[in-house]
Amino acid sequence: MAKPTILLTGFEPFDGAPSNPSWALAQAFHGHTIAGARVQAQQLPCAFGHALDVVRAALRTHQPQLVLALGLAAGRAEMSVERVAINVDDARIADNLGAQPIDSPVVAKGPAAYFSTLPIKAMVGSMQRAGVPAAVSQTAGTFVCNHVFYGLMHLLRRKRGVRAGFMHVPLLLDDAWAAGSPGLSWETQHQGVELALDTAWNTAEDEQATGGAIF
Ligand code: PCA
Repeated sequence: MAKPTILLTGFEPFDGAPSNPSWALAQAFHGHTIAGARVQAQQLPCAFGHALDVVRAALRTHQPQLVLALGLAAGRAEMSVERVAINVDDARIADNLGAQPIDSPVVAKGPAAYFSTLPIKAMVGSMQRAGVPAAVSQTAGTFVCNHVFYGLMHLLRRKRGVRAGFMHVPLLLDDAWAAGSPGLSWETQHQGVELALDTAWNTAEDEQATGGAIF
């Protein structure tokens, strides 16, 4: 029997940056086996609409049992496991094709939000126990990452047994120093993604652990 598939996506660079660690990370796991599943990496364009076309095609082609979408959140200091995707596109900067939607829905008449169906607390816990800075994040923003997260959950809304979610990653150290922002090393981020995938695959029921925020 063929191995089950994990779809791991990352984004092309955006906002004039030369690289995007989210794609470098996804690519690094391509073809690897994690918890008995084969990782299929897919790069996404940083463009509203187009990114979801690629997600839709990848879901059809690879029929994954689990999907983890990765994106860069410059300014964040830890691996950020996203809790919720909202039905809003509100772009502070233009995407890579020049689009800059303001207050448009990702999906017309779609629900206000979708929750991640991954065990977010368990994923954060396994990273923290290994010394990888990690936290639950209560917002994936309103740019292309939230757009992909929402669209992904919408595409999978009737697919029983397929779990999916989103994790933002910080800048890599060199870029972080240059930008005066927090960052994490490649090794730490790589370990974080591996733990997140392994835990997501192996955890049926999420842990009861605090991951909330006051603001
Ligand atoms: N981060 C952006 C889009 C692509 C990426 O890697 C975001 O957080 O929306």
